[in-house]
Amino acid sequence: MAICYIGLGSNLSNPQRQIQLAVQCIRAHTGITQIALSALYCSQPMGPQDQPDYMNAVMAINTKLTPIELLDALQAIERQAGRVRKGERWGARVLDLDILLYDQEIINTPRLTVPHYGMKQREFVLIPLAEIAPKLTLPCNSNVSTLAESIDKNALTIHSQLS
Ligand code: ROI
Repeated sequence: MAICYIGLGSNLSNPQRQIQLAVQCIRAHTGITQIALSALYCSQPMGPQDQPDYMNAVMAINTKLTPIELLDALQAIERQAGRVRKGERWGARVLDLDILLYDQEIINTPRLTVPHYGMKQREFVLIPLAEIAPKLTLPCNSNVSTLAESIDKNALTIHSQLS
């Protein structure tokens, strides 16, 4: 069993509903058990500014899936939400499910980079992550709460609690 952290993000087609539905789909997977779920946060877009604000959350899970099996499961949920992968980098999306951490593993393959390459620069990842796992350290030995306290909040706010 691995402990993993998943970042959830959406800024299209009722983002709050997209995140809540994704949480239910992840919980429904037989190979995954939820350990913890952050609040739902409202965040300013990182990247192009001509797109709606985002909703973000982070979930901690226990899983018997391998990293690639977990990636396949998350991408199937993204597709079910209607996500079409276009060429555009950093554009608006219906649903984004990122593997942030898979135990303390470091994975660098064409399909998967873990820890997530941008997580230490993203307040909408670090702050919800520190909410549910304040004592967590990354494979690089950084403590999540320390990173979250030193990052620019960038107008990040708690929107509501997820159920
Ligand atoms: N910006 C925010 N605030 N939240 C996201 O989840 C998010 N995801 C992305 C990019 C386009 C980088 N910007 C984001 O993929």
